[in-house]
Amino acid sequence: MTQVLVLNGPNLNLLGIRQPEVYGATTLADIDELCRQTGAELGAEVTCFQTNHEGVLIDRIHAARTEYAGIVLNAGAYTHTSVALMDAIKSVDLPVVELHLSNIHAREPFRHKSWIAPVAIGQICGFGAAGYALALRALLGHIEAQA
Ligand code: CA2
Repeated sequence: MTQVLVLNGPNLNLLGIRQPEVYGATTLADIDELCRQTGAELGAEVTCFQTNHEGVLIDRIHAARTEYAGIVLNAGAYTHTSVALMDAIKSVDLPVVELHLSNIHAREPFRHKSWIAPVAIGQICGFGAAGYALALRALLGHIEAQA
């Protein structure tokens, strides 16, 4: 079975708990379940992981090289700041789909810049939690097409 990783970055553990008016009522546990279900429908096993720490995200990306066929990554605010994350993605040579709940291009100018986009196979943003299912479909379609 194809193994894929869904990686969530800083503050996303607060989804559905804090500021629901901005980020919605869906919790990260709900999203993890949606990801596992979507994976099962598509014949893939999905592992979900969240951390608030940039270095831990980098460690998980490095470790993914030998464990997973691809990654769906919501790097949170590190998207807009982290050259280190971009380098980590480049170093593992795995397909990565960049994912955001909100439409980062319709928000503050500092969110328009993504260090992930140049090293991702594509970006999905603005569709809320449903975007994770879209990202998994896109990732698994890409992996199948490359096989
Ligand atoms: O839209 C997204 O998915 C973001 O990655 C979310 C990040 C933001 O910095 C990016 O620009 C876009 C922020 C996640 C914060 O999540 C919270 C959830 C509940 C309460 C507070 C923050």
